[in-house]
Amino acid sequence: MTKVITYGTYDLLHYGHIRLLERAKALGDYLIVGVTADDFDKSRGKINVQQSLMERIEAVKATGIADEIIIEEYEGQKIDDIKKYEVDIFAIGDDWIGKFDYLKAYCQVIYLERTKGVSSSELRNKKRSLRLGLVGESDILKKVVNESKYVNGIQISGVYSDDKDTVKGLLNDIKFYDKYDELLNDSDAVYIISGPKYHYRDIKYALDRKKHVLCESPITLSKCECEELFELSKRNKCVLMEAIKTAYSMAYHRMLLLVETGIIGILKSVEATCTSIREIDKSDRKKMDRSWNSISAWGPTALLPVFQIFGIDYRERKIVTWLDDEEYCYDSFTKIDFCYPEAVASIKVGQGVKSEGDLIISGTKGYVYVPAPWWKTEYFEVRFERPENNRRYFYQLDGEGIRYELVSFVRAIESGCLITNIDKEISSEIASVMEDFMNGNVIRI
Ligand code: C2G
Repeated sequence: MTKVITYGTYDLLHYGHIRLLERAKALGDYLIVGVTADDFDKSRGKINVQQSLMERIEAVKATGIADEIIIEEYEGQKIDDIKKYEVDIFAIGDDWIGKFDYLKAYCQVIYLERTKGVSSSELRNKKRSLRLGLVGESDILKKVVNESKYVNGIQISGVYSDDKDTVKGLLNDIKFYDKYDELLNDSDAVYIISGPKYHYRDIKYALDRKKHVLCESPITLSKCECEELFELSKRNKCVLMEAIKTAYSMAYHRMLLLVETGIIGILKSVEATCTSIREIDKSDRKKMDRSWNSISAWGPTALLPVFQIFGIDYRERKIVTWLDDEEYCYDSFTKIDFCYPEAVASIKVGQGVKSEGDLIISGTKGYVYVPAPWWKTEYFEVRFERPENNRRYFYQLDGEGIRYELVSFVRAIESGCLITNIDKEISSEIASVMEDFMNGNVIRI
């Protein structure tokens, strides 16, 4: 009996897949089909897969062509499978030509001609088409434009900013709109990164016109404004999502799940530090008006693990800050301490002070250490009293998490499901910290 094996994601199973499976089967008597697991696809950069593993397996099963279906979970598994199932022929589409020649040491390798004119990416693009407008003038816009290329179905419609000169220099190949209204007319959704002070205005304007919004955190500088905008988004059936890319990083997400299992015992402390030295020209008052002070630039990211781990019902909060431009509330360094009924937390943020940007979560049995820069981490350790019990975890992160954030945003819009990786209550609490800071409820150093 000649055994043939082939592998694929088989997302939105189409004619090209079926033809490949038929030809692979015709090469022998028994066909094994390896369907890729979600995590394996993510690790090889396939982030747009729309169907779950079970749906994809069911679709392959329904063709009736496969004699056996297995799941492909790790790099190098093909060698294991070929040996284990005593495979004679490995077959795959010729888009992979040369890539699997290393398997010739184990079996025959055959590249079959790929069917032209059909692909999962195209089908996904057809299914979804989202015109995304950009608002603001930060250099992060450039990253968003680049990262959007990895997300099927997103087209950048253009950019609007109060600071035309800065943004034109930054994004010279993107259409600039002189009026926000006109950009909104040509967009289904907007990504906002205007000065934090203008978020409320810019979000409200977009939501009023029934456009979905992804806004760089903080959503607003006041709790009630934040809640009002979430209400408005609900009324207008729009997605309002806070952009903190860390929340969409696999390592961070898995780390949160792991601490919830009790692996380090009862959680007692979270310490998060985020700093980056930035030259700010304080004499340019117009720029200062739109500037991101340290608490708004870094605060939401540093607050995220505190609120996601301990919640928002703390007893006390103390903000200590080095404020070096009073008019625009510009802090070069800020430290916030939280006292919970049974735990403590503290964050340090700064654009004028440098420190080790790590994250430490302490429990009664051990602690989690996420090395700097923890907010775009791929790696963390769980450490115990006895070092031989320590465990290390690695999860690949591409594009600092922005592409995953965009995929989540598009999925939320498509599914009409307003659940994102950051709860509304946490967004409001972040806004409340910002509000206290702006109102001067701080200790100054
Ligand atoms: N295919 C094809 N014609 C198309 C599209 C796909 O012949 N128009 C083939 C591919 O070449 C592949 C199979 O169908 O052999 C499955 O394609 P995908 O679902 O896109 O999976 P892929 O990313 O190619 O996964 O490690 C290798 C992978 O598991 C193969």
